[in-house]
Amino acid sequence: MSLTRRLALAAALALPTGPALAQTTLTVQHALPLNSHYGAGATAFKETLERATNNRFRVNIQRNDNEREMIESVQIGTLDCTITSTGPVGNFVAEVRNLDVPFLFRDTAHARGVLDSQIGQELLARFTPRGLTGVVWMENGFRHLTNSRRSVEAPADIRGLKVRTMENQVHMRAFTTLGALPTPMAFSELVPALQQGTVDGQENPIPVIVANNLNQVQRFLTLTGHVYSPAVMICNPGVVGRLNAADRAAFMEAARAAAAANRARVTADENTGVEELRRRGMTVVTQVDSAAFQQALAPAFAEFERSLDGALLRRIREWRPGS
Ligand code: EAX
Repeated sequence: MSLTRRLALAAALALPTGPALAQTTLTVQHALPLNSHYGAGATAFKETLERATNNRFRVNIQRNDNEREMIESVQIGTLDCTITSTGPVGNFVAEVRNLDVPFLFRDTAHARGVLDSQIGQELLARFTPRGLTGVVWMENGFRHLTNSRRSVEAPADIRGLKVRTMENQVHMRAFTTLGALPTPMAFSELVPALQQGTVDGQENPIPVIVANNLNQVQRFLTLTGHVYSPAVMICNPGVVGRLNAADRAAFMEAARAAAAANRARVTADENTGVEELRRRGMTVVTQVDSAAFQQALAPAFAEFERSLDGALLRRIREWRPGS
């Protein structure tokens, strides 16, 4: 149909004339229930982007509890975006492994500050050469140990425990150093492995333990806080590359809203989750000698200084607000 006839028709129907009609649906996958800190982030992303673009962009949220597979799908372009922990990310973007070093971050404010700083931006830029777009840092939380065998109160209590870890070499090295037997597996395999006794324990943030009812397959919780678990929104470069300036601004506004909603939910879950897990029958050890765990990990720390980026680790440790 000619432009003139289209203009006449559009005027008659009061419809916009350009390609603005086109609606784009983006699929965002993550590993947790919708009622979770990832679900809160994904929902904020959806609501903000749809509102900011008058529904020219729609967001479809799906659950897929295999984070490595989601990242691969984003890389090959069969999935638009994923919200994932950094668990398997180091296998795609090696520099991110530096964030997975145990006891690297003093507390949540330190972690969020570093990820929102120049350091965080530099690390997001390392996704691009790997055919991925690192959009925004989000949060999983500080990880704690659970198991079904015994109450863990000191590093020696971990010896001999079969512990599921994420597909993460840094975490596996740390647990081996503590004398545990780490078994890497995707989140999708965790509950059956705990039920069948393939592994005795696992480690995750309180929000994940609560959202997935891991109290049903684990008896003991120790608040080790042994490592901060960042999360990140990763998208296919084509998805972001196709956006015009206005849509890219809306997209980034939505990504920031996702990170804010996600972090707020982690804080809320961490404030109520331990009591909730106690109420559900778990035996909880809250007083943990963190220095003893750090001392026991000294050989691993020495190796990380050599095998990872020692200068970056120092920069992260020395980071202060305003620095
Ligand atoms: O990102 O695999 C894990 O233990 C992660 O913490 C979980 O998938 C959420």
